Amino acid sequence: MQRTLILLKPDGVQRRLVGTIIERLERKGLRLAGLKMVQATPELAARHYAVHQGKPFYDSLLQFLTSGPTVAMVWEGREAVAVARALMGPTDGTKAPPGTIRGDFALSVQNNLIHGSDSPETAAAEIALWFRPDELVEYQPVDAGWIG
Ligand code: DAT
Ligand code: MG
Repeated sequence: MQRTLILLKPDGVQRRLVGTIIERLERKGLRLAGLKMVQATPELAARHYAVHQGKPFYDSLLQFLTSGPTVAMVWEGREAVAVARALMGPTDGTKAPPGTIRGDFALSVQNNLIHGSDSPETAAAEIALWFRPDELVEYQPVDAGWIG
């Protein structure tokens, strides 16, 4: 079953949208495999966003991700990476369509509430960055036959 890393970034926590966003992921049929609250260090933020190093928004992005607590989660399910990205909507809140998380709750490009891995390979690396293996829980979902 595919897994993806989801971060509810500091704006999501500060704006008390954690429950609302988790509800959307759960309602879709994705299931939680891990969850914790983290104050990201500059080192963790830099490793997480290493791909954006050198871009004009990089320093501001690191400052944002370290500016308060983040809720880090691993979600799993069929095509979890693409499904979570579709629920999130595109990066810029002004372009994200209504019905998506960013479309419904974000106006900013940077402060767009949620991170989701962009490929299964990225997901594996990002999950290893944010979670120890023993922080992820394997269990048999009782509704698997209905949700797939
Ligand atoms: P996404 O989070 O949709 O995967 P991304 O990986 O391209 O987007 O960029 C990572 C984060 O960096 C994004 O969530 C917000 C910020 N960002 C991206 N492009 C930006 C820009 N042009 N100006 C300011 N922040 C930007
Ligand atoms: Mg990205």
